[in-house]
Amino acid sequence: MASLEPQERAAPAIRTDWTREEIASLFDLPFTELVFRAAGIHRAHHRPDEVQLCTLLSIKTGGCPEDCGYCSQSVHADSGVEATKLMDVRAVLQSAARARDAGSQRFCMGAAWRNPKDRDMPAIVEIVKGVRAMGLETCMTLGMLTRDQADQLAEAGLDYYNHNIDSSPEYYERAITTRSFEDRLETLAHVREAGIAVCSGGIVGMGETRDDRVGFVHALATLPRHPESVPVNALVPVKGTVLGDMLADTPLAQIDDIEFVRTVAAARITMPESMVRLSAGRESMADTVQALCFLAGANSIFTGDTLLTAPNAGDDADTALFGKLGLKPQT
Ligand code: SAM
Ligand code: DTB
Ligand code: SF4
Repeated sequence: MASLEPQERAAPAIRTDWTREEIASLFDLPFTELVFRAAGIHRAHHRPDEVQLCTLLSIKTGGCPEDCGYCSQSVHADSGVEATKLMDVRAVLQSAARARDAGSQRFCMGAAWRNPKDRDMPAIVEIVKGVRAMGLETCMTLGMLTRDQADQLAEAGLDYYNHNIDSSPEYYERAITTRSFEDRLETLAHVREAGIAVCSGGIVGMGETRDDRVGFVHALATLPRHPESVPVNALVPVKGTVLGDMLADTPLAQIDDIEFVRTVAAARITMPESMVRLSAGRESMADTVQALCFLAGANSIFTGDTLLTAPNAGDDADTALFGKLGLKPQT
C-alpha cells in the first residue's frame, strides 16, 4: 500500500503575507483544482488518514451579555437556553474522563462570558490543572482576556485558547455590535504573548458574501503566526437568534455545500501546518460533504452528541463515517 507519511514532497513555505487578491483567486479556482491543490498541501504536512478528535463542554452556559447574532447563549436571543453558573470542578472532571475514555484527545471548555472576572480565575485554573492531569490536551474559550489572565492560564498549563475572529473584519460588526474585531485581535495577541497555542476560526453561512469569506481566511492567514487550530463552523441556525431567524426566513441565504468546502480548502492552502477543524454544523451535513472537507484538508472534528448547546453528529455516526472513509483518530 502507498505510504501515507507526510513530507514525501517538499513542503511549500509557510507564508503570512497572503494578499486578499491571492486568496480570492484560490476561491475562484475550478472546484476540482482547488480541492486537488488543498489535498496536496494537506498530504505534505499531515497524515491524510488521521483526524484529531476534540470534545466540547459548556462549563458556564447562557446569560451572556454579548449580542452575537448567531449565538443561543446571548441574553439578546430568545432561544430558550437557560443560564447556569460555572460548573464545579468535580463535574467538569467527570465529563472530561468520559471524553478521554471515548478516545478524545482534546477537551475544549466554553463559557458564555464577555470576559472572565478575576474572581472566576481560581476555579478556572483548578479546572485546567485537573483536566491536564488526566492526560487530555486542554482548551478554553472564555471570551476576552487581559494579558494578566492569559498569563494565569499559561501558568496553569492551558494548552490552547479558542477565540474566533468569526468572519471578515467588515462583516464582523454586522454580526456583533458589543465588541469589535480589534478587541478579538487584542485577546489573540495576549494569548500568543503568554505562550498559549491559538485556536481561532469562525462561522461560514451567516449571510456573508464570498468576499467576506475571503477576508475571513485572509485575516487568519496574515496573523503574525498562524493559529495552531482553525475551526471552521457552519452556522447552526438557532430559532430566536437574529441570524438563525434570518436564515429561516430566507433559505436562499444558506451556505452552499460546495462554497463551504471551498472555504475549508482555502484555509488549508494558506495555513498548511494548522489543524483545520470541521466544527459546528456536521450534524446536518451529508457524509459526502464531510468527505470532501476531509479531502480538502480538514483534519479535526468535535465528537460527542452536543457541541455547547447545539446537537453534534454523535459518536455512532462518526464511527460509521470513519469506517466508510477509512479514517482513524489521530495518534
Ligand atoms: N463566549 C466566548 C466567545 O464568544 O469567544 C466563547 C464561546 S462562543 C459560543 C465560541 C464560538 O462558537 C463563537 O466564536 C462562534 O464561532 C461559535 N458559535 C456560536 N454559536 C454558533 C452557531 N449557532 N453556529 C456555529 N458556530 C457558533
Ligand atoms: C468553535 O469554533 N466552535 C465551538 C467552539 N469553538 C467553542 C462552538 C460551536 C458552538 C455551536 C453552537 C452551540 O453549541 O451552541
Ligand atoms: Fe457570548 Fe460567546 Fe455567545 Fe457571543 S458567542 S453571545 S460572546 S457566548
